[in-house]
Amino acid sequence: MAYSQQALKEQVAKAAVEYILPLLSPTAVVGVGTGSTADLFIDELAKHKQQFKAAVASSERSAKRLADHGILVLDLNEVESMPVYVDGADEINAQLQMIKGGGGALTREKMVASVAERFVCIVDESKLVERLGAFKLPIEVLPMAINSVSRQIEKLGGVARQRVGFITDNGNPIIDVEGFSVEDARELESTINQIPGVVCCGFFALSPATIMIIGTQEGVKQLS
Ligand code: ABF
Repeated sequence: MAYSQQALKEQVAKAAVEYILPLLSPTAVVGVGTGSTADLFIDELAKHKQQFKAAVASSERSAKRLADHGILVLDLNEVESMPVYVDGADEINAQLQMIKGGGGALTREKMVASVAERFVCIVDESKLVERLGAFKLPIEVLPMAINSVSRQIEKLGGVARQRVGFITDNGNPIIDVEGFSVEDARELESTINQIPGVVCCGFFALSPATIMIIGTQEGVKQLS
């Protein structure tokens, strides 16, 4: 029997909670990502909300879902360290480098992940790729730099389009870039980060996940 994508997401959400339980304590704060798989993780995590202190969310969407479960949501500024950050991805490769931001939360995701000791990426098998780049790379930019960043991106071989009608939780637009042939995601992430007006790009290559929990038709696997 083939598992649906939804079933695979539910399986990895449960597996992620099992994986992090030993890391929890009455003082532990859990970093929580954004997206449909992260939503399922939140719902599963809530069953264990007595076993940790609070969460830090990577989006207003996740913050609301956590609060609706009665989980204390802290601002990132109130936290100096977290044992774990759990989040989905749009693409992930064997080096655990990712493209994230399809849901538009990439900047807060990268900030919250940077404060956690471990990044647990939860994906269904459709997200595992040989080479990053089939998914359009989201880049959060300051409003006045949409065109200047887009021109720089085109010099790098990408084609940039503003995500119509979308503003991030930080109040900025996003441009989605296709056409990159990603030889070295770390180098491209670093180059894009330095373009004036870029707030954050969706490559998580300079800081990849620590472990991937992936749902497959052959069962849930852990890759690190
Ligand atoms: C989040 O997970 C976002 O970066 C990304 O867009 C989203 C995609 O995952 P899902 O398929 O679970 O919604 O981290």
